[in-house]
Amino acid sequence: PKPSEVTPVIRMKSYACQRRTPLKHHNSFLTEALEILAENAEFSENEGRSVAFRRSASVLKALPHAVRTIDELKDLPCLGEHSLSVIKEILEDGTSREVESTRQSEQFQAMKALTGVFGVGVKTADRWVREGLRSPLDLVDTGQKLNHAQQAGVQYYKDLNTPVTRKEAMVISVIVEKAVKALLPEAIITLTGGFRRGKEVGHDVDFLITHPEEGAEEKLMPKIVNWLEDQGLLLYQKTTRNSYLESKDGPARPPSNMDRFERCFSIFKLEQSKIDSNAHAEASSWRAIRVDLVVSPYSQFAFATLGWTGSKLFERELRRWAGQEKGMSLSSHALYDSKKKCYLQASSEEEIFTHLGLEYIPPSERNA
Ligand code: DCP
Ligand code: MG
Repeated sequence: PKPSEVTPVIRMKSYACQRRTPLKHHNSFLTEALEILAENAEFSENEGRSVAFRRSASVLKALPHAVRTIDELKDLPCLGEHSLSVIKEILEDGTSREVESTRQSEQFQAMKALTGVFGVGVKTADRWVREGLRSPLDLVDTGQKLNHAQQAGVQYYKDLNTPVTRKEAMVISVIVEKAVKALLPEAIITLTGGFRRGKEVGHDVDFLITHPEEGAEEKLMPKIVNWLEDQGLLLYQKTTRNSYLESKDGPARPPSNMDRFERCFSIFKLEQSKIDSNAHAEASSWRAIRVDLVVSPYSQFAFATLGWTGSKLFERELRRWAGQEKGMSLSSHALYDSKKKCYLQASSEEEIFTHLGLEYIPPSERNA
């Protein structure tokens, strides 16, 4: 065949943290389908299955072109039999029966609606679904006992399920900067999460805060929270204290990958002045936005930045790479070398990639 007819051989590394994954890619029609199956597997707490679908989707996100035939995929890593059959069906018929029936199932839709309530996890949602509940309104109607987070979750359900725009994230950034600088002028505030990776919308706004003088960041969070509360900017907040030093979980790996920084889960009240088209006047309105604040000591800042930038799959793959390929243990606090029996220090994300023997991947290409 002429060179143009030969499918180019694409060599793809098997860990997502070895690859560059841009935000915009060529295979959304396939990845969105695979991610429905991944989400459904999460709803039934089948983590292995969920990760398998997420890894498949992630491989397709890293491809430089749209997939046209199933043959193009034969040398790619991470594509299991199930994912391949779903992809094949979509390439041939335009849709996958399994994906469509999942999407339309009452179970899936109810789990999606209920886990969409802030403060509700899969276990709670599943119990409610088995009791016949389907939506946040059902929770109110049947008088379910809700904790404070869930009450806020129901109250601000619509706002919290309206994507946060980059513009809104920037307005929140200015507020958080102002609060933190008023309390500790030399503090450093970084926007992390999806917005650091270049996303245009997100489900929340994530910040990491530190101070160049180790220890100066201690007790900062309650002060930030008080400042914000005094200004009437918080609709809800729950602060969990730093528990890293007390943890008995061994070197770098707290259970369930949850880190142990001082962290504040909050809901901001964001004022929006809107032009009221009827009155031709400015009407004041506001909306609720989820904001996560994390405070890290300076010595852990590089690890915290890397750990909070995501994506979730990218983070998961970094930890898997560290453990399986390097005999190291990575968390948002530290990197431990199990062979040398020592912690590896780092003051930048680049240094952590170097310790791990990985090429540096910038945040905008961590959209695995
Ligand atoms: N994170 C993680 N594992 C978790 C929770 C968080 O690795 N269990 C890290 C990776 C995430 C980052 O923290 O990218 C922020 O978490 P979010 O849930 O806010 O995820 P994103 O900001 O990436 O996406 P979204 O746009 O939904 O907020
Ligand atoms: Mg986020």
